[in-house]
Amino acid sequence: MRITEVHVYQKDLPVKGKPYRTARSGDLASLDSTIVELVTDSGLKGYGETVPLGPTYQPQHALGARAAITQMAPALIGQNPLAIDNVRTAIDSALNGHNYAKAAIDIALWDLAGKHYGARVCDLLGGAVRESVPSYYASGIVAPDEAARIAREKTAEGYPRIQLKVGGRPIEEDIEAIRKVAEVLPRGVRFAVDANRGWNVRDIIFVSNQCRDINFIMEQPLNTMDEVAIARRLIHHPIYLDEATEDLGAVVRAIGEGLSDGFGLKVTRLGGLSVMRTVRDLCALRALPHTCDDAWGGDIIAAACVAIGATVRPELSEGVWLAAPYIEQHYDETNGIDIVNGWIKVPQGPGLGVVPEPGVFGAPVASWG
Ligand code: 0XW
Ligand code: MG
Repeated sequence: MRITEVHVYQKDLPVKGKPYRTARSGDLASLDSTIVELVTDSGLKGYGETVPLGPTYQPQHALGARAAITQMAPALIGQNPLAIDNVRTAIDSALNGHNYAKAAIDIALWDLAGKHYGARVCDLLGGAVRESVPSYYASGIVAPDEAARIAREKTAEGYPRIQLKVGGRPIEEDIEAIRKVAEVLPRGVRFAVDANRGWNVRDIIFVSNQCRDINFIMEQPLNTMDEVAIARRLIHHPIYLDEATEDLGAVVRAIGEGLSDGFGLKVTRLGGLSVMRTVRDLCALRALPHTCDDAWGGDIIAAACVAIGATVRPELSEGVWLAAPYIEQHYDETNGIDIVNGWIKVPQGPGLGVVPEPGVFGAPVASWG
């Protein structure tokens, strides 16, 4: 089988309800999705997607994703899509870095492999260990009482984990929000406080002392791993790394140096499902819990996160976050990925298990082959 065509699409994903906000992204009313379609000489089509959380959240942006794919696309024509690592070598020879763009190609390759072999991507990645995966709900940065209302509502719906966004405001307000959310969480619901790098060492020592009686993990509280290495000896709460794990090497450093008690992982930041599988196995080696998420995305990204999330041992799974609650429209109206009572059914179809409706992305913004 050979790749004969590459098509790139752009799709705006307006945020349902109020803008989504994190400490480093600002308020986002719409996200800009890049979709990759790989067509083969056997007539199969594989899809991948990448959706940076705006241009400031991480060193990624939508225009950069499409420019990066433009740089790599000619190297894809003629490749055997089943030889996923060889294709990765070919695109690495065409462009250095840009994991978040290469991830869209990697996801499309796994989708093609599943369709070719008649297997689900989760089963190609080692096998689903269960047919439903837990999700978790992330509040944006909202007032303490609103955060508590959301936590009460979402745990009542069945979400087994709540992530409270903090940072970018007086630390006292963050502490008030942590306390008010903790007061309403039912026993057994896991609690993550995610500053998205918005705190400093003084802040997390203060928060950890003031909230010593509350069980939660601090997710990416500080900007760098070096700051985490200093602070983690001075606080009482576990730390999960997220944004600082820019690539596989950073994950290896974090695990090797004992800098993290778990991870918030994003498929596209790491470079796709191939790398996520390796990270999953490294985490299992050290019994480090982690999520299988992405920054944002429609059904294609959602299916990719669920595919790898389904293969994570339950005792290490911190859930699969999806942007689906914030997105009006599915790409695949029949098999689009939804969260029901806080859990997500693993798709049954071959490949990613979702097939975009014809024309749902409009005309390609670029094509090769
Ligand atoms: C909650 N997420 C997985 C989605 C948003 O992109 C932020 C991210 C996180 O945990 O940082
Ligand atoms: Mg996070």
